[in-house]
Amino acid sequence: MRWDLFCAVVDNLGDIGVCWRLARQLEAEEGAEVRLWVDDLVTFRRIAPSVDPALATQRLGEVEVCRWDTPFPDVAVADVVVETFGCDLPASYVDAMKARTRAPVWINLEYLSAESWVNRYHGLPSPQPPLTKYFYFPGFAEGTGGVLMEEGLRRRREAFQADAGEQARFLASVNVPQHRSGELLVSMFCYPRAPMAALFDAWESAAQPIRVIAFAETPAAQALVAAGLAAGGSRGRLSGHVVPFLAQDDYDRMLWTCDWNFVRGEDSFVRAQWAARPFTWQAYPQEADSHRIKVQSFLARYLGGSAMGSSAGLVDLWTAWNGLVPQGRLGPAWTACAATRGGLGEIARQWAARLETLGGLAGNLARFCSERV
Ligand code: TRH
Repeated sequence: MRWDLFCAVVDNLGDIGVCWRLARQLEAEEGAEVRLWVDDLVTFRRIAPSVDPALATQRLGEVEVCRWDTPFPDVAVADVVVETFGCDLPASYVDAMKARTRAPVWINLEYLSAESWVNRYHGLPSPQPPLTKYFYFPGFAEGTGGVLMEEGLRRRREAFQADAGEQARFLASVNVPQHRSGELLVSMFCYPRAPMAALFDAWESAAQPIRVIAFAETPAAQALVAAGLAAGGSRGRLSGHVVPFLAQDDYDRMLWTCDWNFVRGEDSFVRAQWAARPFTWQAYPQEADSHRIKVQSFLARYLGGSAMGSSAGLVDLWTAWNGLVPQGRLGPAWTACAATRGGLGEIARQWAARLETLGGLAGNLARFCSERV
């Protein structure tokens, strides 16, 4: 089947991060012929260094990447059309969809949420006569589209996490000295309003040495630079490194290597879950803290059933990191979490195993579409 994926980069990297993964998985695992339309190739190149923003059309692996220009070129409509995150398709393309002899399957891929209402809306049709658009919701529960999970992900991750040599080679490849025993390696990818300075202060007198890794041209990197911790500098128990912004697959390896990951938005959020290590999520900040429900909904699913005392510490850490409770709670919350890191590691492993039972979003979506072609 021929697929057209449309990605309008709003801000940040998540939109293209999700679309690039989906395109690759549909092509590699579902036998789809994928054309990915992107309106901002410069941002795309940050996560896929081989992208050439000057080219209107190029092949990345087996995926055809096309620059979404205006006016939109006159192209043949695909069998399946995926409008991601409500990006509104080009009007001329929608006209062509309506004129197509065989109606294409029209999908609107929604943002990921753990909220309970998702199940009710997942897969619902929206009449766009003579066509029908379907709302497709990623999610963490039965009755949703699941999340992106490529074939062999757990096997590759487990092999990498079992091989200290490979991890050391990976760290060396980004100029980070080898993981020191008794030291906690932490990756940090967050939004500017995350209370980084308060957490750095707490880590300065932590129970064990902590080394933070941040990624060039991101808020956490700026915070490390400001704290004089960007190139291995240290303050008390805390030291830091700023590494280059990594290609998506290398970012995965960093998540697999670290003992704790601070992530944000949508795609890094999901990848941290697949890393099966303790993590802290900063939701995309919204007006009036309306991201509170997103954080609480996910924590309720993630911690649901876990008797561990440290759940309280984790809830405090996440809500303080998301600016939902006073940042003064960060230090004590971290201390509580660090003390029960083993248990939180078990929660992370159990969660990744549960998430796997939903099946990968790319395969689930391909099945959904093949039933409607
Ligand atoms: O960049 P984000 O904040 O994107 C967000 C989300 O999409 C959110 O849903 C949306 O509302 C908001 O934008 C507008 O975070 P996210 O989703 O984690 O995407 C980051 C991408 O960058 C992800 O694919 C991982 C990738 N990445 C790398 O490839 N290399 C790196 O070094 C790092 C740090 C990230």
